[in-house]
Amino acid sequence: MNERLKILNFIKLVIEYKKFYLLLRILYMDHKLNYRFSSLSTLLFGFFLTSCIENAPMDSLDARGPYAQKINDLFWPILIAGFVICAIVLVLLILGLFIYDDKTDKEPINIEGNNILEVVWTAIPILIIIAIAIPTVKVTYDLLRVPENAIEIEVIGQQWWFDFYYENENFHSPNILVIPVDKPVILKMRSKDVIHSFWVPKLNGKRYIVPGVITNLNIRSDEVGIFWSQCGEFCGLSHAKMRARVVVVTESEYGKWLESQKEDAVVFMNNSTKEYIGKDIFLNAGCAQCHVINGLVESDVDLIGPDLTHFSSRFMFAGSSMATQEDNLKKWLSNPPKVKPGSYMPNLDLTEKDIEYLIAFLMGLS
Ligand code: HEC
Ligand SMILES: [Cu+2]
Repeated sequence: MNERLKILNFIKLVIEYKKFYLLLRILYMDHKLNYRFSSLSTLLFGFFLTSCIENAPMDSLDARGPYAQKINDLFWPILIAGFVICAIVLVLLILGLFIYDDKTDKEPINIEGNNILEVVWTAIPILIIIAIAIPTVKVTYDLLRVPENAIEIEVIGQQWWFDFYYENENFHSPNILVIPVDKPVILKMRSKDVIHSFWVPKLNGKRYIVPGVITNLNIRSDEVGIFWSQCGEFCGLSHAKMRARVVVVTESEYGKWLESQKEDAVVFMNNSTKEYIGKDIFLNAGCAQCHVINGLVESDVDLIGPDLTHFSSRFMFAGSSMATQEDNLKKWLSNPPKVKPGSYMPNLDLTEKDIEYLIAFLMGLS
């Protein structure tokens, strides 16, 4: 089909069909299928797609902690009640259409000004809304109440990665939030630039991170494991690559992890190793303007890039968009904005050799 014909066809379609069929026709235009078939196949395709969501890491209906569970316990009854009400209304509507169509010639009874009916159909929706509002308000407050002895961790949202700051121990863990199992955790969230939203679907609903304000979010997990998180508010070019992982570990592992993260970085002293050369490049290529490595390069001000002190101890980097592996690091260091559009880490025009040494150095920062 040539372009002109396509455009003519399109205009014809706009005039002929309602929005829904139009969309389907455009989708299937080149296949000369009739729209009944296309709507059916679209429906079937939709059903097939829904089968893909098993074990989805972002499935908010698969609660793994008390907060997410509370939301689900509210969601399902309301959804089911909604379906029931919708079904009743539809059945009445369809019955009405068939009983009083022009073939049967039946006249409906005139109910205009019937006080009882009008009171009833005003009262029922009000009662339904009150029935939904009471548990909703209760759950909203439950989700916000800060439990006693909650572990406090700061979440700093910025374009386009999350930083987690463990205030008591005074260290940063970019991209990876580690928490102990079965313990309440309260996240104190702030933004360095625009509005973001922190969301771990299996542990709680999402909450805004707003510049100039500190918002709280409770999370708690019933089981050890790794949970996915994603910025829930469009925040610019690499919003989709602004992710995080929540790693839930046993209490003893958590204690060990805190200890290991508090330590300074390994500072390679043997000047014949690749790591040592990499360290030299790091110190001379301007990396330290934006990155802190405790024990090597520190800063009094809050730098723009992630803390790299224990870089290779974290299994994801660059907003948890990539696994911490040499090939990914090579892509990253060659041209960060190519990997993450808009990234505030510029292309530093490093040579292949520089990158090789830098990778050795970075992978040594365990
Ligand atoms: C102008 C500031 C700036 C400079 C200079 C800079 N970086 Fe970055 N770097 C960043 C920012 C910002 C990020 C986070 C990007 C993101 O995830 O969107 C980052 C991320 C990284 C990461 C991934 C860290 C993680 O945990 O996600 C590594 C590794 C890294 N930089 C290494 C380097 C090296 C090596 C150099 C020097 C050759 C360097 N950076 C120079 C700003 C900078
Ligand atoms: Cu964001």
